[in-house]
Amino acid sequence: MKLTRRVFIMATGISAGALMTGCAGMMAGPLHSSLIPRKAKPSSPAVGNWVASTCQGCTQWCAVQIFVQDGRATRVRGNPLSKTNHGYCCPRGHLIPQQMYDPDRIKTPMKRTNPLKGRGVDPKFVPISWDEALNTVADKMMELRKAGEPGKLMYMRGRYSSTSTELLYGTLPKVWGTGQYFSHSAICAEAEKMGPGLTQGFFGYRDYDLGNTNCLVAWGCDPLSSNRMVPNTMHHFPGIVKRGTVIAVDPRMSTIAAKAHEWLPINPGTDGALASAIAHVILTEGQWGKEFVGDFKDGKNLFVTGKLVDEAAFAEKETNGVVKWWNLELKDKTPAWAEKETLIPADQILRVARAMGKAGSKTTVWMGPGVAMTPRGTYAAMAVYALNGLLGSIDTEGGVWQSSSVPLGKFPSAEKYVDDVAKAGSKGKKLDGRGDKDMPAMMGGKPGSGVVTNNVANGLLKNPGAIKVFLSSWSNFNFSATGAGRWDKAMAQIPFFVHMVPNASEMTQFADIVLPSTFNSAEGWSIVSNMGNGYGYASIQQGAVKRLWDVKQEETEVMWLLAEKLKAKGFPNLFDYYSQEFKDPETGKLPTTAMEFSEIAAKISSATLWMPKEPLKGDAPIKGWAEFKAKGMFSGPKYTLKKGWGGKFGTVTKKFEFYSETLKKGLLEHAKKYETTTDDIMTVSGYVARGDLAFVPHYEPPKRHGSVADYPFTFIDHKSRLNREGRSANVTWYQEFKKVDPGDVSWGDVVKMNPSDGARLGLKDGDSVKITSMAGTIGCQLKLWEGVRPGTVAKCFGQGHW
Ligand SMILES: Nc1nc2c(c(=O)[nH]1)N[C@H]1C(S)=C(S)[C@@H](COP(=O)(O)OP(=O)(O)OC[C@H]3O[C@@H](n4cnc5c(=O)[nH]c(N)nc54)[C@H](O)[C@@H]3O)O[C@H]1N2
Ligand SMILES: Nc1nc2c(c(=O)[nH]1)N[C@H]1C(S)=C(S)[C@@H](COP(=O)(O)OP(=O)(O)OC[C@H]3O[C@@H](n4cnc5c(=O)[nH]c(N)nc54)[C@H](O)[C@@H]3O)O[C@H]1N2
Ligand code: SF4
Ligand SMILES: [Mo]
Repeated sequence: MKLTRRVFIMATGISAGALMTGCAGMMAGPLHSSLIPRKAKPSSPAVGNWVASTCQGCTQWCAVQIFVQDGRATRVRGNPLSKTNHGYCCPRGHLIPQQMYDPDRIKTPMKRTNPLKGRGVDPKFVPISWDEALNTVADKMMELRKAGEPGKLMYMRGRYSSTSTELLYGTLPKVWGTGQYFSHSAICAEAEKMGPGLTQGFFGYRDYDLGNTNCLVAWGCDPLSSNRMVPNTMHHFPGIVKRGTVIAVDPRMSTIAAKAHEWLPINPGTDGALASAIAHVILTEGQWGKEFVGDFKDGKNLFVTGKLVDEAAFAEKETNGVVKWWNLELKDKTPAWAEKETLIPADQILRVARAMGKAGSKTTVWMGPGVAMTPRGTYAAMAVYALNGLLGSIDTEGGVWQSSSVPLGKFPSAEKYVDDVAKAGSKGKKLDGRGDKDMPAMMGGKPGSGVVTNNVANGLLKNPGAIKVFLSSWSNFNFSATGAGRWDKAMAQIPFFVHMVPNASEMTQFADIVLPSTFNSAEGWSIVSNMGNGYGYASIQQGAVKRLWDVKQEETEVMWLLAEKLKAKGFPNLFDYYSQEFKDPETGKLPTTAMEFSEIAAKISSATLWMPKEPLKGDAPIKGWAEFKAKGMFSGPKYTLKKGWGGKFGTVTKKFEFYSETLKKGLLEHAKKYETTTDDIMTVSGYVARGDLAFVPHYEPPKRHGSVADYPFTFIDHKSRLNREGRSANVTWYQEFKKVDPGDVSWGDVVKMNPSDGARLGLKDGDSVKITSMAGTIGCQLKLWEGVRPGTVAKCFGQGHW
C-alpha cells in the first residue's frame, strides 16, 4: 500500500471509529452510526507472506514463520508443521522483529582508533568499508603465516547456527592451521551432560515424554520459562497438573514452582544431598523400577537404613552397580540427614520421594543447570539424573528419552586443502587447559576431550603472546563468563581482535575491527536441527527480510570474502576449498559470490531431506529445495521406546551405570597419564570424594567463594522468560513485560530478597542496593519477595550490562 502520512492518519481514524461503533453496536444498537464514513470498507487482513525460519532465542531452535510485509518482519509464530512446538513460539520468539530492528545495531564495519584497551576505555571506533575491514583482517592473518606461526590465530564462538558454523568453526582453523578454537559450550550446558553421560553413556540433551508423564520433577530449571522445549511444555503442562504431580526443586519460586504441587526451595548447591535422600527412600521402601533395575534374588528388600548389602543378593537387569551405590553413598542418607544440608523438611522429602516412586517409570526428572552449573556440578548432575535410572524411567512411555535427529548433509572434505604448515600449526597445546592434571574435562568419558571455555581467559593470562589474532562471533565472554574480570584483563592484552556481532557488547569494546553480523533468525541462510516431543527435526533459516544495514553473515558470507582476500595475499587454500568443492546439489553449479556460497551451503546441509537417496521415515516427502524453503522443516519418525535397553547404552558396561565404569575408566586413564592415583586427581581438581565413591553419584558439598562472615548471602541467578540468552535486554518489550518473571518488575532491574532478611537489615522494597561478591560489585534495586528463601538472594541474568 502506498500511503502518505496524512492519508495514513485518516485511515487510522476511520478504523478506530469503526471499532468503537462495533462495540457500541453490540451493547445497544448502532448509536454512533454517524461516525462511520459512508464509503468505509471493513479493514482487510495485512498483506504479506509467512516465511519459514528458525528462532534461536534459546537452544530449542524452534521452527517458526515470520510474517513479512514488503521485506519487513512484523510478526512471528511457530511453524504449523512442527510436531515439537505445535505451531507456537514462546514469548521470546515474538521479540525477533524488535531485536532485529534494534536501532542500536552495528550498521557498518568499524575500526578502533584508540590503541589503549580496557574496561571503560573508549575504543574510538570509526566506520570503514567491508573491503578495508577484510583487507586488514587478512593482512594480520598473513603476518602470522609468514612468520610461521599460524597457531597464534584463535577463533571462539558463542552461540552459532548449527550446520553453517562448520564453515567457520570447522574449516577455518583446520585449513588455516590452528588448534586454538573454542566453543562456548562449557559456560552453557556441558556440565549438565555429565549426568546422563557418566551414567547412561549419553552426553546430550534429553527429551521428555510430557504427553504421558505422571510426575514431572523440574529440578534446577524452569521449563515453562526457559531451558528447552518451552512451547511443548506449555502445551502439555495442564494435562500433567491434572493427572499427576508436578514437583519443582529451585531456591527461587520460578514459574513452574508457582504452579507446582510441591515446591522445594533448596539451599543452593545441595541438590546432590536431596537426590541421595530421595534415592534412599525409593530403595528402602522398595519403589525402584524392578523391570529396569532388577530385584533381590529371594524377593526380600535388604535395603535397610545403615545396613550394608551383599552384592550377590541382587540380580540386576539393565543397570550396573545399584548395590555398590547403596553401600558407598546411600545407606545413611536419610531424609533427616538431608534436611540439615538442603533445608528442605524431611517429611517433604519423604512425600516427594513417594510421589516419584508411585509414578515409577512414568516419572520425568528434568534436570537443568541449577543442579549442574556449579563447581563439582558433575556429581550433582549424576545424582539427580540417576533417579531416572532408579525409577526405570529411561526410554519409557512417560519417561526420559535420548535425543532424536534427522540426517543432514555433510560438507565436502577439506583434507586436500590442509597443507603442511596447517598440519603443524594445529598441533599446539590447547589454551583452555583441557587434559591438564587438574582438568580431566571428560566429555564422552574421555579425558581431555571436553572444552573448558572459561579457562581460555586464564590460558591467555598465563601465556601472553600465545595469541596474536583473535576472531570471535556471537559471543560476549566479558559478560557471560563467570569471573568476567579475567576476560577484561586477557582481552586487553590481545594485539588484534575481530568481533563479528550485530550489537556492540562488552566484548566488542576490545575489538580492533568490528564486523556487523546478520541477525540469524531472519537475515541469513542456515540449516538448524534439534528435537523435542519425540521428534528430531531440521529447520531452515533464510534471509526472510530486507537487510536494513550493511551487515553480513559471519559463518558463510564473511568466510567467503575473507578467504578471497587471503587468496589474493598468497593463501589460496580456504577460498579454493569453498569455491571448488561446494557444488549446488540441484544444479551442480559452483558458487561465485558470497551469497551463492551461503545458499549452496544451506542446500548441501539439507539436500538429504529433500532429495534423499532412499525414502525417509517421518514427514511426507519434500520434493526439492523450493518446497523445503516453503515448508521450512522436516521432522523424522516418533521416538522408539527402550532404545538403550538390552545392553545398548553407550557406557563401558552397556548398562545404565550407578557405579560408573565409564567414569572410572576415564579417571584411571587420566591418572595413568600423570603417573598418579585417581584420589590425587580428585584432590587437585577440587572434589571431595576419595576411593570408589568417586565412581558413583554422590553428594559433594558446594564450593563457596568467600567466607560466610564476609559474604553472608548465597547469590543465585536465573534466566528471564524473555532472555534470548545474553542478548535481548536492549529490546523494549523485554523491559515492558519483565514482570512476567515471578518477583521481577517491569522497567526495573531487581535483586530479590526474602522479607525476613530485609527486615533484619532494615531494607525496604525499592531501595537502591549494592551486591558484592568476590567477583565485584553491581548496583540495582531491592525487591522483597517471599519467593526466595532466607539467606539466598536471586537475580535475573541478562540485565545490568556495563
Ligand atoms: N528464557 C530463556 N530460555 C533459555 C535461554 C535463555 O536465555 N532464556 N537460554 C538457553 C540456554 S543457552 C540454556 S544452556 C538453557 C539453560 O537452562 P535454564 O534452565 O534456562 O538455566 P538457568 O535459568 O540458568 O538456571 C535454571 C534454574 O536454576 C535455579 N538455581 C540456581 N541455583 C540453584 C541450585 O543450587 N539448585 C537448584 N535446584 N536450582 C538452582 C535458578 O533459580 C533457575 O531457575 O536455557 C535455554 N533456554
Ligand atoms: N551469570 C550467568 N551467566 C551466564 C548464564 C546465566 O544464566 N547466568 N548463562 C550461560 C549460558 S547458558 C550461555 S549459553 C551463555 C551465553 O553467552 P554468550 O555465548 O557469550 O552469548 P550471548 O551473550 O547470548 O550473545 C553474545 C552476543 O552475540 C551477539 N548476537 C546476537 N544475535 C546474534 C546473531 O544472530 N548473530 C551473531 N553473529 N551474533 C549475535 C550479540 O551482540 C550478543 O552480545 O551465557 C552463560 N552465562
Ligand atoms: S526462544 Fe526458544 S522456545 Fe522460544 S520460540 Fe525461540 S527457540 Fe522456541
Ligand atoms: Mo546455554
